[in-house]
Amino acid sequence: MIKLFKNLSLFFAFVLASALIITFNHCSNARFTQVEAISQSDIDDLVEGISNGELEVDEEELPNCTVVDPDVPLACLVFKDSFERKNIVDHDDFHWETVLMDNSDNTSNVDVEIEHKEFLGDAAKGENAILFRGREGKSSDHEVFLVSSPFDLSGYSYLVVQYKYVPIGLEDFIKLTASGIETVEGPRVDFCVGTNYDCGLTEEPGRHKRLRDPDNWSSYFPGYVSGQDYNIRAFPKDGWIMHQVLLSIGDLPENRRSEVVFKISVALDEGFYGNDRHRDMEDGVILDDVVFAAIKVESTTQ
Ligand SMILES: [Ca+2]
Ligand SMILES: [Ca+2]
Ligand SMILES: [Ca+2]
Ligand SMILES: [Ca+2]
Repeated sequence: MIKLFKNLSLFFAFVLASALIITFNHCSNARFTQVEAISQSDIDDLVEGISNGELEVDEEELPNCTVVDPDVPLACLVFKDSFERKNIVDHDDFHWETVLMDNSDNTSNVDVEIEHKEFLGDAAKGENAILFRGREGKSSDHEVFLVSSPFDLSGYSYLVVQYKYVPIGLEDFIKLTASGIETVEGPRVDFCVGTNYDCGLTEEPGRHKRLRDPDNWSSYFPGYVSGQDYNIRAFPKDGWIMHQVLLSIGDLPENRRSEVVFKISVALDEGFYGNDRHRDMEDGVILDDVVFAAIKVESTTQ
């Protein structure tokens, strides 16, 4: 457990502050057991600690959720992705179901690609990251969705989605061409809270509307970061920002707990100047080091 979070001193400060009683079973497979007592205020503090970015989930130290004993209370890794390959959706890989434009097109010209650090600037991890881009000009203000596969996480208490991103010249709000919806330019995490049909996870006509329906997707934006005006190939190593979402499984409707689907959505109105990938960018998001983890907490207080 100690190694599951990178910022150890902050972690202990947080644990003491929240009076959370945790016992560790520090065996070689990095399982741990917890919790003797947890109250709603402890949970609130936990949520706050993660939302403040004080606890970074260290995916290298987490056991995989598919190989640990489900009866042992634990934190485990559902998947991690550092995009060290050519295609985002690799069909030998079960993590991502698809990549879609907000018109629901996934066949060509999808505006996100894996790029090498020589093109992007330093990746958060490894040699590659993904670059989301918009397109120059009117009538092309859109979103791109990286949609996860479904995961059965009904036995867990909390889910954590964590990623790192570099904002490139993002503005406060943009108006999406297809839907007319006003949204914050940049990345966010959306969890499906409807049926597969309602969330646009199936391919019936009108899918693009359901993919963007706020009644069927719960959205979690990173805190707004103003004044950051990095550009592609020209950002500092500490320009990478961590965004974490910690979600109580109880916040998902029952039908979704055994079929958890989230998407990383990025809204952008512009992209490369002149739509020329060798020039600078008006707007973009570089993203890397995705971690999807689950936490199981046993409560003795009712
Ligand atoms: Ca990477
Ligand atoms: Ca545009
Ligand atoms: Ca801009
Ligand atoms: Ca913009």
